[in-house]
Amino acid sequence: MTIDLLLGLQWGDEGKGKIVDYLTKQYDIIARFQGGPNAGHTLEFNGIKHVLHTIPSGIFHPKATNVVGNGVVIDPVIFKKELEGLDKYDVDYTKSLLISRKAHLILPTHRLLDAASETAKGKAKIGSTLKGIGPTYMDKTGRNGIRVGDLEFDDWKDKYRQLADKHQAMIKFYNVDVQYDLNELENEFFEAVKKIKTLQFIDSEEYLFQAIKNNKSILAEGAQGSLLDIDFGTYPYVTSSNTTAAGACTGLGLAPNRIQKVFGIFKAYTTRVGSGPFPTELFDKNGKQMAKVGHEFGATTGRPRRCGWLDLIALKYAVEVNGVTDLMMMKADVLSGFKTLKVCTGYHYNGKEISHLPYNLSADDLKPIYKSFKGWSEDISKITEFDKLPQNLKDYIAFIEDFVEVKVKIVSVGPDRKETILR
Ligand code: 2SA
Ligand code: MG
Repeated sequence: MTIDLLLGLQWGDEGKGKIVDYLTKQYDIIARFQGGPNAGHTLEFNGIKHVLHTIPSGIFHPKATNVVGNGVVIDPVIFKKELEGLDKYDVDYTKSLLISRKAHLILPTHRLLDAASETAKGKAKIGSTLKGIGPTYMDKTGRNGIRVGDLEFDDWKDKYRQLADKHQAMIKFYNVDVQYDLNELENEFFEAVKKIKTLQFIDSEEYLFQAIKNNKSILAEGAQGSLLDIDFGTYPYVTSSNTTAAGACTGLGLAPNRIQKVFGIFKAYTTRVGSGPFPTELFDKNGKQMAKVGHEFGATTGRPRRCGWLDLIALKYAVEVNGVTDLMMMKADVLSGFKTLKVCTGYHYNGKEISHLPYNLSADDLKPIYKSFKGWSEDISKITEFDKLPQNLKDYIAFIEDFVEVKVKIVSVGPDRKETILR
């Protein structure tokens, strides 16, 4: 029996999709435990590039079973499109994709509420993906939500009507200009629900208990990143779920003592999409180079990502919160060609030097303290052995390992499955 966990250590887009896809052959089950279609997990193989939003990243592996756990929120409309996107591949999702009855549904009015709330916030907006994530989790914790399992009962449309009517009143309350044709949105929603109902709904925690008994191996796949966690992230500029290791327990029904390895994925630099503090953000040519070479655009919304140096204080925090056992460094190739690289090893704050993430990461007087490294100029994307990497990159990695006290097991040197160095 193996139960491992894979999650992002920064603000999302670390490259989780690529690593899950790379590791899938070692696991029988890949399970998503939180988030929803705000995620964009990009996979590249055999010259194909595919972005997944709600569906676990094991879907292209013929032997893997993919579970959408109770902690996930599902938008039937987006889910249907995602399924249709798979039709051109040889993927039988009616067999290999299972959905938790306890997963909550994103209604069209949740999306509208997300937009109304963001518009009302003006400059203070979260920069959400506008997929209705926040309002759906609010209804979940407020005990008003509609779950996948409700679709198996005849009265679910009554519950739907009640909730959608309430949402419309709330949208009015925001008093902002949000244009919509609810009839049209609802027709699309009910059509999509029909498609979702052709999939297998399961009691996913029960399914996983049995799988564990039968010695199956499970990889729990996180979405977004640790600094977007509702509790431990840069609140309020976060998403509405627990993106950290604890989220895998609540989002799948996995007991903490069952979890073995915790794979922490991080980029060799840092990116963030949406609003909120980002102490090492760069506004100079270095930041532009990262954005350009790294193709830093949101996989779901296409928004440009903000870029900056690697923040080791933030990384260490994420390593602690998650209990990371193995680090995986992504996009090392993007740093090729920089003369000098920097990593943040502390902050100047309140007239002092500190070495932890302060409560107010947005404080004006918070300034990163950097350590500089010599860069490397060679193209590393064809390198397949760790020892053959440029010495300056190996020094950079060794410093990170020392600082956060966890070893880097994988170095990714390009987007393709093959461009992955296992140590
Ligand atoms: P939301 O929509 O309520 O979860 O947004 C709240 C904050 O969480 C951020 N967030 C993300 N950050 C990075 N990547 C995400 N997924 C997509 C991707 C994003 C995209 O993989 O590229 O395409 O723009 C993701 N999802 C949520 C979001 O920016 C807000 O700061
Ligand atoms: Mg992404």
